Parts: sequence; structure tokens; C-alpha cells
Amino acid sequence: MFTVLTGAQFGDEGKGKIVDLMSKDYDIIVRFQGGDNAGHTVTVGDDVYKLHLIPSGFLYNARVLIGPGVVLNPEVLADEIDMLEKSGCNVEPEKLGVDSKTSVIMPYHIELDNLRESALTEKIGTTKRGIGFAYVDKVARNEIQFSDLTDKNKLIEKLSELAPQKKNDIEFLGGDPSIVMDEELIDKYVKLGKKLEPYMADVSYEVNKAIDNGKSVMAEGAQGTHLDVIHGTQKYVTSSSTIAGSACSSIGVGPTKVTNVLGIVKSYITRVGEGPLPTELNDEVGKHFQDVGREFGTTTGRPRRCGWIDLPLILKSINLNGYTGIALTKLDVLSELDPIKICVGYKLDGEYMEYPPQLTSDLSRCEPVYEELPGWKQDLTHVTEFGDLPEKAQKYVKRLEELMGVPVEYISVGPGRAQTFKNL
Ligand code: 2SA
Ligand code: GDP
Ligand code: MG
Repeated sequence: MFTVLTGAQFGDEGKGKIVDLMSKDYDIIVRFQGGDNAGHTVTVGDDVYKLHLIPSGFLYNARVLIGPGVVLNPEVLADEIDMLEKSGCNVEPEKLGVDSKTSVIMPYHIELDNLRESALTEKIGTTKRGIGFAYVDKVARNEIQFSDLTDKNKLIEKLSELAPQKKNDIEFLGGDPSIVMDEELIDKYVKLGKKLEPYMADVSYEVNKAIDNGKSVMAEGAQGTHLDVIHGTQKYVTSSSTIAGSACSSIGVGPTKVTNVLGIVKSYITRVGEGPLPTELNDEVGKHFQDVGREFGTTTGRPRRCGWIDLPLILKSINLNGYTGIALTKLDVLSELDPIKICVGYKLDGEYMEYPPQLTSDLSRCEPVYEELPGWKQDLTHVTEFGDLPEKAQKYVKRLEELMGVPVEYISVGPGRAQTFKNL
């Protein structure tokens, strides 16, 4: 079995929580894109793990893999391994594998991300983790690969060739070119390479072999569909392809092997960073989502912008990902609100549309059109099955399911493991 799981909105839908929960039934969980811009939260009792690189399925017995389509900050990975080991988790090489061909995020990528973001008049609102510049170098064939870190001479050779151009770029943006390369930096990265060398893996080989041998593999998406570099709200997107098809190309598995695609949908919508968000609320309801939903960036701590659930964007996500099922998260956060709104369409230039316009500039001019449902005003955080939800909450879920045309397979009513049930 090969399951692909992606966020259906702008990220932070609760992917980490759902992956953790599902991973007990999987043999391998693999990250396929993005880098440590991701922040996936796993809550087990009083323990909260905020993961940036290691897949959220590490707590059960699954092997966790980082695929070659990820951009890897080795320092962040080493710290994450240390953090998990300190919390008593096993992160031996039998548990974690990192593809040898993964592109490395170097300090100059982070510096360029910072400098460029500061220089922009219309900012993107990046996480400043160097993600975009690391992907630029991959595509431009200027990457340092994970395997290069284990060979000092190769690293020096590659960096020496890249250094003049990187220094130039940094100087042009008013930064300090001396951070590009010196002996200290090389020693640091070689040390990191040696520390992480035991984790080196051939991810596409492992994943294909596992699937062919009847094992279960899950690809864990990071960020969300509308942050996709090709199909998202450019330029306000991340630099990787976040949609389900990208799992195949980035890991190196044929699309014929995909069994199912699970979309994670939050019961409202959030966005961190710039870019259009048609249902954004700057009122008490928006504040309710932010306070009750604790909507702050898992990586940067930035407040997330919040609004009512946006169906046109979800319909587009269903097309882009081919979802076979949905996990609906944070239903508990809607309690206390009455009425509850679903954005079912937009008005743009006097026309009504049920599907988002193609261009970002048009999406930013869309006015949401809402359908209202009665609120339930009851705490949901202890509900453990669909039938025990208040009738109005059941109606809300059923209405969403009807509008989406895809079954809601899981419902989440809190960050904890027990606060999720299958919607049979
Ligand atoms: P980048 O850093 O180049 O990928 O930024 C480009 C855009 O992508 C957005 N982005 C994200 N959006 C939601 N969640 C993300 N992860 C963190 C979280 C974000 C945080 O879990 O909360 O802590 O701020 C994530 N990563 C990237 C980003 O905001 C830009 O709009
Ligand atoms: P991800 O990037 O999609 O993994 O999501 P994040 O971890 O960045 O943000 C989701 C946040 O919501 C985390 O703090 C989770 O612990 C929390 N969360 C997940 N599901 C639920 C839920 O059903 N209800 C509530 N109240 N919180 C949830
Ligand atoms: Mg997140």
C-alpha cells in the first residue's frame, strides 16, 4: 500500500497529528519535499514534538525517511535527532534514513533568503530557512548533496567553484560575503556529514522494494496545496511542489503504485506569510480561530491569518491531488461560534464563481459568498465517535462532505491522539 497525504489548504492543517496517528499501520513514512520550513506538531499526552525534518511517524515502529526532493539543513537535522534522543526516542540508523542525494541548505542560502526578503517591497513572508535558494541551486545544478558532506576534498572543490558567484549574490543584496566559505565552515559541515553519514539511504530503492513486498508506505506532505510552486498562489508560495503527484516524482515511485490520497482539511483556514486569503477575518471570529486554535507558526512563531473554510480552494485541491479521502481537523475550534459559515463561492467583477480564478491577482480580489449553518455551542474535545457529535456538528460535516464530493474519513477534535475518530 502506498498512501500520499497532503495539506489541502495553506499548510498547518494538522498533518503531523494525523500522520502520527496513522503511522501505527505503516512500515515506512517518508517526507518528499520542503525542508525545515515545515513545522509538524505531534502531541502525545503531555509531550509535544515540533518536527521540522523528521517525519511525524517516528513514534511508532515505522521507519522514517527523508527523500531526495527535500532540502536538508544538516544542523537542524542533527539537533532534531538530539532532541528526540533526549526525549527517550530511538533515532538509530535503522529508524531514520536520509537520501544521499538530498540537497543541502548552506548558510549562504539562508543569508540570501533573509537579504532578498528584506529587499522586497512586496514580501513573500518566507520562513527565512533558505528553502527557495537551496531549490534554485538544485535546479541550476549548483547543489551540494548530502553525500558531499562526508568527503572534505569534494566539499572544498564544490564550494570553491560556487563561492565567487555566491559572494557576488550576497554582496549585491548588501550582505557580508565572508559567510560563504572559510575553514571553520568546511570543518563544521564535514563534522555534520560524518555525524549523519550512518543515516545515508537510497530512498527510492527502499520505498519501491517495500511496496513491492506488500509493506505499507506513507508519503507525508509539508506546507499545503495552495503553496505549490507550480499550481499555488504564485508568487506567495513555497519553492517545492506540495501536491500528491510530487510524492511520486520526488521520491521516485511510479504513479501506478499509489493506493490512496488523503487530504488534510482544517475546519477553517489559515495562512502564514503573504498572499491572498479571500475569507480572511480581522474581527472577533478571526481572533477566536487564532486564540482557540492556537494559530501561531510552528517554526517561526508568527501569528497565522485566519478565516472561514474556503470551499472553492478545497475543490481545486481535490483536483490537484485526486483525494480519495479527507481528514477534517480542528472541528472543536468551531464550537462556541454561531452561525458557522462555509465559503461556497466568490464574487469577482459581478460574476459568481464556485472555483478559484486562475491568477493570484484575481483571487486577491474575490469576495467570499457564504452559506450559514447553525452552531452547536458544545465542547467536542471528548467526543470519540461520529454519532456522539451534536447533531448540528454532524450536519456541518455532512454538508461539507456533500459539497466536497469526497468522503470525510477522519475527524479530529483536539491535538491529542485520542481526539480523533474514523467517520464510518
Ligand atoms: P518558504 O520559507 O520559502 O517556504 O516560504 C514561502 C511561503 O511558504 C509558507 N510556508 C508555510 N506555511 C505554513 N506553514 C509552514 N510551516 C510553519 C508552520 C510556518 C511557520 O508549521 O507553522 O512557522 O511560520 C510553512 N512553511 C513555509 C511561508 O509562510 C511563505 O508564505
Ligand atoms: P501541520 O503543519 O499540518 O502538521 O500542522 P501544525 O502542527 O503546524 O499546526 C496544527 C496545530 O493544531 C498543532 O498545534 C496541532 O497540535 C493542533 N491540532 C491538530 N489537530 C487539532 C484538532 O483537531 N484540534 C485542535 N484544537 N488542535 C489540533
Ligand atoms: Mg505546520
